[in-house]
Amino acid sequence: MAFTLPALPYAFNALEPHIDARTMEIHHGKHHNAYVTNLNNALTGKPEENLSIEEICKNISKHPMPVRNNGGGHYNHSLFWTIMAPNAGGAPAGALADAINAAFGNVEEFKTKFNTAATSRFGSGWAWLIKGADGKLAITSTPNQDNPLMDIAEVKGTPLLGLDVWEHAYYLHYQNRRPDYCTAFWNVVNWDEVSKRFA
Ligand code: MN3
Repeated sequence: MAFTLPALPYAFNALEPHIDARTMEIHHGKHHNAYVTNLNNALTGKPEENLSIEEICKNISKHPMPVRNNGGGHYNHSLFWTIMAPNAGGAPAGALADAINAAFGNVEEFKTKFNTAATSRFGSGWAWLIKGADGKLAITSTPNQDNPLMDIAEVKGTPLLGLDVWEHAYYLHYQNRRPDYCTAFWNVVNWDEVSKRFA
């Protein structure tokens, strides 16, 4: 099997009260696990099975739909777990803070624009902070399990920060209140990890 479910880097309840333990348990152990299983099933025995998940995403138009959905799901969730942490939140620092200020004015403006992308994504998808080919930061969103690495993405770039706005990410605790979940997300953002991805 080419791909494996990465271990969650903290306990299921570590992000409470912002993201509840039951949601984390199901999200990681059931949803992400299913993307990994289905991705492996779609690739087993094919020449593509030795490619990295990044390589698969970058040429996703050459792959069938199950690889796009489950490969995206695996990449996106693997990133998502690492850009959150307990006792996190706060503000970005250093070069990342400078780049956010240059692109969006200030951190509060950035958060407002990001949350608009997250709350206005109709149905299931993701909101992203990306670094474009020109080195500049941008906010975008993608449907389903697509991501900005994919050659089919409307706005392409390297994902630095992603927020899952599928209902499975928040419904147990927030029900229909996606905006509350998007606001609470900032309390668990691991800015050190986002900075590493930026650098
Ligand atoms: Mn999800």
